[in-house]
Amino acid sequence: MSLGVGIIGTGVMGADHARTLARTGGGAHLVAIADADADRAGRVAAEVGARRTHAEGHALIADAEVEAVLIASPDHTHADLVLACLKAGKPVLCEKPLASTTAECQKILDAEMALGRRLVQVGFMRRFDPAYTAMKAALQGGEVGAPVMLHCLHHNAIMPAFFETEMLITNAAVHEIDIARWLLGQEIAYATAFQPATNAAVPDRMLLVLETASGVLIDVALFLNAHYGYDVRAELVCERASLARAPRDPVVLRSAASEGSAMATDWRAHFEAAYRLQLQHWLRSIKEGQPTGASAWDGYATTAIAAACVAAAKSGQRTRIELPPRPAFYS
Ligand code: ISE
Repeated sequence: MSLGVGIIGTGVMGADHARTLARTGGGAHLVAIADADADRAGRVAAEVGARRTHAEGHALIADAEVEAVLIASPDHTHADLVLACLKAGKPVLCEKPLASTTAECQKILDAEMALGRRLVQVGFMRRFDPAYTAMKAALQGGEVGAPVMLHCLHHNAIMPAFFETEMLITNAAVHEIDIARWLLGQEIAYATAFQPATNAAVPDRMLLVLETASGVLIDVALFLNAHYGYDVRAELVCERASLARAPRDPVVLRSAASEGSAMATDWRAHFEAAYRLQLQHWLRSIKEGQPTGASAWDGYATTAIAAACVAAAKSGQRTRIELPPRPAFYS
C-alpha cells in the first residue's frame, strides 16, 4: 500500500525532497504540498504530481490523506509543526535543526515520550552518506584502532542569502556536530571557537575545536564563501590508520598539464545519495515501524551543542557542554 506523504515548504530543500520522492517512489506518493507562496506551491505540486496544495503546514498535517510529513519550512517553524505532527500521530522527517532552542526541543522530547512511540526523525542526512557510513563501519570493525582526531572541512561556494549571524553554527556546523557524535558514538564535552578576521557583515568563516568526553579532538574549518565549489571533507585519524572521505567525483581529469575532479556547487548535488537514502530509509522505517536516523534526542543534543559553540564564539573561551542524561526512551 503506497504511503501518502505531505511536504511543508517549497524552498530549496522542500522542492528538492519532493522531486527526489517523485523520482524514487519508495512505496510512497505525494498527496500535498504546503507553502504560504501559493504560486510556488502550485508549481512544485504540478511538477511532482501532488494532488493538492495547502497554504500552511497545519492544514497539511490535518489532511486525512497525509500519513507522513516532511518539514522543510524555515528553521523557526520546525518546533511548532513537529509538535502538531506528534499530536496528530503522524511520522515526521524534520529538516535540521529540530528546533532553534533546547527549550523547544525539550517540548518535543516530552511530547514524543508521552506518546510512547518514536515518530520524529531529524534530517541529518550525512548519516546516510555512503562515505560516512563506510567510515563508521571501519571504525566499528576495530582494525583501525581507537579514534584520535576528526578533521572536518565545510566550505560552501556562496553563503546562503538567508544566513544571519550564528547560522554559520546553527545551520551549517550542526552537520559536523551531529556526524561527529554519530561516527564516534560519544558526546561532545567542550567547544572552542576561533573567528578569523572578516569584512563580511555576517560571519562566514570560523574554526571550531570540539572535544569529546573521552578526549577525541574534532576540528571544523568552516568557510561559506569559498567560491571554488561546495567542499565537505572529513578525515578520521585513528591509532592504527586514517579514514578519509574520497573526492565526490571518482574521475580525475588530466589535461593541459593539470589534473583535478569536478566538484558540486551546493550540498544537494554533493550529498545527492545521502538525501535519497535518507528519504528511502525514512519511508521504510515507517512501514516497518523501526525508527532510523537521527532521533529527537539527537536533535536536542545538536541544538544544545550548537548553542554552546555560539557562546564560545562570543566569549572566546573554551566552553563546557553539560547535556542531561539521554532518556532511556532514546537509548
Ligand atoms: C544547508 O542547510 C545544508 O544543509 C548544507 O549541508 C550546508 O553546507 C549549508 O551551509 C546549509 O545552509
